[in-house]
Amino acid sequence: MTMQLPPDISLVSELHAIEAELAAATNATALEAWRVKYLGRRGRLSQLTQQLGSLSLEQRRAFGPLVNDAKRTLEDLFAAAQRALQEPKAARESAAHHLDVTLPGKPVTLGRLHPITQTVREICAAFQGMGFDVAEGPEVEWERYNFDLLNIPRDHPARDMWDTLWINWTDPNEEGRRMLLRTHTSPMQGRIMEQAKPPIRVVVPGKVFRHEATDARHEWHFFQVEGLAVDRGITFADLKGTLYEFARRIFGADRRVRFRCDYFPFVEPGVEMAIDCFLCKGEGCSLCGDGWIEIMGAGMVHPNVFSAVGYDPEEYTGFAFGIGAERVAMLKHGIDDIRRFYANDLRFLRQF
Ligand code: FA5
Repeated sequence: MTMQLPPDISLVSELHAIEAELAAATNATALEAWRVKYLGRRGRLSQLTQQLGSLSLEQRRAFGPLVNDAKRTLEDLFAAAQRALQEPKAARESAAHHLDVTLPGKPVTLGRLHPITQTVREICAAFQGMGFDVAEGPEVEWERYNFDLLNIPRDHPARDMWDTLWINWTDPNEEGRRMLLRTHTSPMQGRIMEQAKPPIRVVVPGKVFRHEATDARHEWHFFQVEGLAVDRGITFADLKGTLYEFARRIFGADRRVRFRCDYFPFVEPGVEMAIDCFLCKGEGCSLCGDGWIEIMGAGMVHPNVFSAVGYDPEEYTGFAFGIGAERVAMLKHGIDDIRRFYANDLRFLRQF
């Protein structure tokens, strides 16, 4: 008897190819398409099962078990593929919700104060210990406080001492009232004396700006700490004694201090104070020039400044000083170039 194969029985012999097709279905949509094609209601297996009905009894006995085997195989393969697709997702989800409290935490990187902030605070603390208060003032300043009240009228050649960054704005209510980025902290002298009566002992930390070229000792923006003491009977000896004590507190007793005459229109007499260079120990080198690094200008408050703020220069005397904070930090820590402070190199900044 010749047995006629139902046309679609080839499915049984194609099982390897069908399995490979299933392996290539790597997402849910492809897997579902494979299921519809082979196991769906109108899929190839269902068509084959229907065709078995039209076969003779003998043929059904021969092919029935084959078709049943094929069906089981395809269903098992499909179930395995479905599990494989869901497992990574389940694993990912479980990992996401899993908290291992024994793992070490992420290290917290602590910030720190910039070395110049530290230095400014140390300078202020040294003077606070000698009875000075601390005050602060604006960085954008009127020309009147930066120059006029400090005995530096318009067109005075002394204005050239401070290369000024002007603000492009004038007060419409008062003609010619100009603004600038303060070139020093000295404008706070006028602001404080306008507001308060002697006795005054105050230091003023703050940022200042100058339109000048930078080098190892000069920045175009830097910090100063201004000092002002006004009372009856204050003398130059008080100025020297206060500044010697400041140097001793900041640099220690064995550093050398030098005072030399200097000119500032708002003091008379005027001096500059320098500390012996840490690099050459006062011998002279490319950083300091002559063995000394100037850290401040100072002097006795000029009578014209007192008159400008309404103080009687016959009654009151006083001294003032302006310290360069970066210069102090350079001397304290042995830094050979001021520009390092503002280069934002964390390897440098983390040392302080
Ligand atoms: C002044 O600015 C005066 N206002 C100081 C003063 C105040 C004198 C009160 C008398 C009475 P001078 O320009 O010299 O002066 O600056 C004072 C200090 O700031 C200097 O000694 C120096 O330590 C620092 N300094 C000046 N220019 C720079 C700069 N370009 N970069 C960094 N530090 C500077």
